[in-house]
Amino acid sequence: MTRKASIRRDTKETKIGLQLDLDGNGKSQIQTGVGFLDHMLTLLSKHSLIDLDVEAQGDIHVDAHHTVEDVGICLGQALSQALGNKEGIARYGAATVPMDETLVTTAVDLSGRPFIAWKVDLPQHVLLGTFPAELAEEFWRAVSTNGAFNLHVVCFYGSNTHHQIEAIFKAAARALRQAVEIDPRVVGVPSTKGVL
Ligand SMILES: [Mn+2]
Repeated sequence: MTRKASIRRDTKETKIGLQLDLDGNGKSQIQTGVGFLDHMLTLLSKHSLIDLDVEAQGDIHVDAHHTVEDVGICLGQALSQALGNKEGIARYGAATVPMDETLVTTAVDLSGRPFIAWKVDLPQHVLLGTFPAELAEEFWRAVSTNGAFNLHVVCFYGSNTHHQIEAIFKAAARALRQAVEIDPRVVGVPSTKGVL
């Protein structure tokens, strides 16, 4: 069974091609036109062990908003597609990741239900290259909504915005890695309902 997905999404705002392999080893090729997003997606792949290729051409002459949100939509759709009927998966994942002065926990339930809880104090109007800090929440909302999973993100403390967002992506990567993992002891779908 291969757990791969390929998404093509073209709108008047963005044109995106995204491929992933849940059973990869963290190889990626990322080109979104938004440098900080490339940095985040590269480490998301590395720490989730999900192979990820993303090529996006967005209206970055406007700003990074559409590109970041739409890559999130495609990533969510791809996760959902690659997971299929979710037989044999661990389903839950959680990780706490430090990055210097910052500490972040994320928890994931691949439940089929979109939900995001975002307990993160990020400063408004801070730019990381061309990436406004507040887009981190938009990105993960798009991923969890389109991937139909619960995602809780808590940043306990941190003063460097780059570190805060990077720790969020790394913690989410580690949590996703656990949740998508095939557990050989799981028979069928890990739900008493029988469906996820
Ligand atoms: Mn960094």
